[in-house]
Parts: sequence; C-alpha cells; structure tokens
Amino acid sequence: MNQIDEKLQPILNVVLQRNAGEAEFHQAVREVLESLGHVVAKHPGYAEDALIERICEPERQIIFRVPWIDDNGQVQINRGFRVQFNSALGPYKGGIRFHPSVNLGIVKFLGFEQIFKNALTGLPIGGGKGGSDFDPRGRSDREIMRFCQSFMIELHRHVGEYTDVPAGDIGVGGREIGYMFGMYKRLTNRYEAAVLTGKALVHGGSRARTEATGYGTAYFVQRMLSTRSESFEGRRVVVSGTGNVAIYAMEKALEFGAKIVACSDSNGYVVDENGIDLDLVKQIKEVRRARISEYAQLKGKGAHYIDGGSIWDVPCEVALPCATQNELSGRDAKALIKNGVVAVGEGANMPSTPEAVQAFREAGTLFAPGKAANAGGVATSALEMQQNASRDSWTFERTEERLAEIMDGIHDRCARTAEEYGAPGDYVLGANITGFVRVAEAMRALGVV
Ligand code: NDP
Ligand code: 2IT
Repeated sequence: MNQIDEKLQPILNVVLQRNAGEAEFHQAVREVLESLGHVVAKHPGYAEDALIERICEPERQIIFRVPWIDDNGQVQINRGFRVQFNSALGPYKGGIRFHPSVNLGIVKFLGFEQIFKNALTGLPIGGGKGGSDFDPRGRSDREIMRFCQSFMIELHRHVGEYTDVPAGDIGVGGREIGYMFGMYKRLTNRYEAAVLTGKALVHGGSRARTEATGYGTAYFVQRMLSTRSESFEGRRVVVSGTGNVAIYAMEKALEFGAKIVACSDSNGYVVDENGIDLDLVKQIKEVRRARISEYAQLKGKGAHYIDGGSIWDVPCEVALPCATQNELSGRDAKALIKNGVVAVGEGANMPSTPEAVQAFREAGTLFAPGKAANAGGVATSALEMQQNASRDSWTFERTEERLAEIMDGIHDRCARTAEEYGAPGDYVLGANITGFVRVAEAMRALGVV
C-alpha cells in the first residue's frame, strides 16, 4: 500500500472510525487520500477549512424500508439507500444498484467515487448513489415492477430534476428506470423527465445512453494505448461481466478491431478462441436474461465454459474488468502481467483491488481507473438532462461524438495532471487529483456549507 501524507492520515483515521466496518468505503477514500498528498504539499490551501474532511462526509444519507408483495402473496422487506454525497458542482447524480450485496458501505464507496468521476466529465453534476439489497435474479417482471414502485414511493421525496437525479447500475436498466419513472410521475403529477436518466427514448431518454459506459471505456483505452503508439487493432481482449457495461465495451472494442476471447457472469466464464459472438451474448443476456454458460452449449466447437475460476487466467493484451468491485485481485494482476497484458481499463467501479493496482503500477502496465474510464455513462446521463431541459432529442451520431470528445478530454486532463505532478502515465493519480481540484474549487467558493 502507498503512504498517506502525514497531514492526511488523521483524516483517514476519522473516516475509518466514523464509518466502522465499511471496507469498500475505506478502500475508496484511502486511494484518493494517497493521491492528495501531492496536492496539499503544492497547494496547502486545499487542506484548510476541513475541506477534505467535508468531501469525505456525505451531505445526506437516507435509509428506508421497501415492503413489497411477491407473486406468492408473501410480503417481502428490503432495505433502500440513497447517499447524497456532494452537490458542489450540481444536483446529486449517480446510479441505483439492486444486488443482494448492497449495504451502506457499498453505496458510500460508489457515491464517493462518483463525486470525482462526475467532476472529471467537466459537466455540472454532483455525486450520489443509491440502491437496495433486493435480488432481481429469478424475479418475475411483475415482481420487479412492484419492487421498483415501492422503492420510488419513498425515494420520490428525496429526488428531483434540481435535487438528485438517479440512473441505472448493477441490476437496474431501462426496464427498472421505466417503472420508477412511472411511479414518480404518478406521485408528483409532473412529467419531470430529467428526474431520472437512462429512460426509454419515448420518455425523453438519450440515444447512446445504453451504449455509453462501455463505449466510453473503449474510447478511453484506445486513447491511452495511442500514447504508446498502440491500439485495439488485432489485440486479444478479455472482458469480465456480460451486463450493460461489458456488452457495449465489447461492441466498441470489436469496432476498433479487437478480438474478444472471453467474457463472464457471476457463475463462470466462457472462452471462444474464434472470437466471442456478441450477437449471441446479447441474445442470452439482454433478451432471455439467462446464464452465460449457455453460450458454450449453443456455440459448440471452439468455445468452452469454466464454472467459477478466474477469467484473468485467460491470456490477453487488454483486460477490461466490467462486472463489480474487487473482482481482480493481486494474484489475478500477476497472472495478467505474466501473460503479457499491455493495458487494463476499468469499466466497473473499483474492480481492481489495491494489490492489483500496485502490481500494474510496478509492471508499467497502462492502467485506466474506473472513475476516469467509465465516466462515459454518467456523462451521457448529463447529456440526457441537457436534452430534457431543452426538450430536444439528438441523433445517435451527435451524442456519440460528444461522448468521444468527453472521453478524450478526460484522458488528456488526467495524463496532463499526472505529468504535472511528476508521475507521467499514472492515471490513478491524474484522475484523483483532477477530479478533486474541480470539486475543491467549487466547494471553497461556496463557503463552509
Ligand atoms: P449489469 O447488472 O448490467 O451487469 C453486471 C454484470 O456483472 C453481470 O454480468 C453480472 O453477472 C456481473 N456481476 C455482478 N455482480 C457480480 C459479482 N458480485 N460477482 C461477479 N459478477 C458479478 O450492471 P452494469 O453493467 O451496469 O454494471 C457493471 C459495473 O459497471 C458495476 O461496477 C457498475 O457500478 C459499473 N458502472 C455502470 C455504469 C452504467 O451506466 N450502468 C456506469 C459506470 C459504471 P450476473 O448476471 O451473473 O449477476
Ligand atoms: O457508476 C456510474 O457512473 C453509473 N452507474 C451511472 C450513473 C449515472 O447517473 O448515469
């Protein structure tokens, strides 16, 4: 683990004590504070007025009961969360996650990352995150609808176009956003489209929002590769997950000439030496909501499925972790490095453990941290808000062009900051400092609030 500046260690100590047991939140804060030592040494003003302490403390944390009735008539109870972390740059903005592993610490780590990610986009959005420990797996469409409605019956009083604008994340896609928007509209009697992003086109959704996170990750990695005169062209690529982010990261990497050799879900992974057939993956995952193991059964020769195991054992030149936090360990990083990985781009939030990040750093692997590489999703959400505000709807091409520009801009700002701080090529440092400075400037100008 890296050293924390002596001025910042007491701040981390308070975070650890005040948020006992929230391991993922501690991990996210520690990584940012490790980067900030360089900033406070150069600009001591950023350490004044407890500015960093304030950034580490959410403005508001909401926890609520979500009762709903399953298809057997049984009453089920889940816990809902919304953490409104920082609104210095704009309304709170960030996704909602439905997964059994969701707890306050997970939502806080995601909300904390979101502050810096959103700042990096250069757009006027603060940071927040929400979710529930509801497990959508195996639930009928009606059960999903009833759950989303109950979730929104409480959430609606805390969100709004100028207050807090949720979107999707793990377990929450277009279907769930539709059900939540429907209940919000009914409860408020307002067609307030910009209260949620990731909506269907007919409700004011943006073209390219579905694709945006994955495409954005591929754009970022392509630009990062170009700094070493490399590209996706002809490269072997492994992508974890087969959800929203993974599928569209694969799609854009394929367009850039890559060969995808493996992808996964939470049960196991498939390897296809002929190149993953993305249409088949979409059919299995987006249409039938089934398991990725079916890919090997349907594909037959050349493809095989491995139950459990680590997808990072599959040799590749570019690795794109697009599933979940801490899915790529120090051991996995060493296996990737041994097999000749050139670049790693995080489509997911914090998928690499600190040990893995350290291993990539020491090996000189190009490494794009999630808060920079996956910012294309939330950036396009901000474009959706922009379209809603002007009652406009852009073409796919125009929206994707803006997304590509934004990703190149994030890449270049992170690279420049890393150089300025004497660590060329260190995108972790570059992203943390660039994001922090924008939020810190905005907070300072607002006074102590
Ligand atoms: P989806 O629900 O669409 O897909 C998630 C994928 O990851 C599925 O393949 C799922 O497998 C797998 N997965 C989820 N949890 C685990 C787990 N605990 N262990 C192993 N595999 C797991 O979610 P998204 O694609 O939207 O999100 C993926 C990641 O990207 C998350 O880290 C999210 O925070 C991040 N992200 C998402 C953005 C978005 O716009 N959607 C924007 C920026 C980041 P299974 O189907 O078996 O559950
Ligand atoms: O982690 C993320 O950036 C998201 N889940 C997307 C958030 C958003 O508001 O679009």
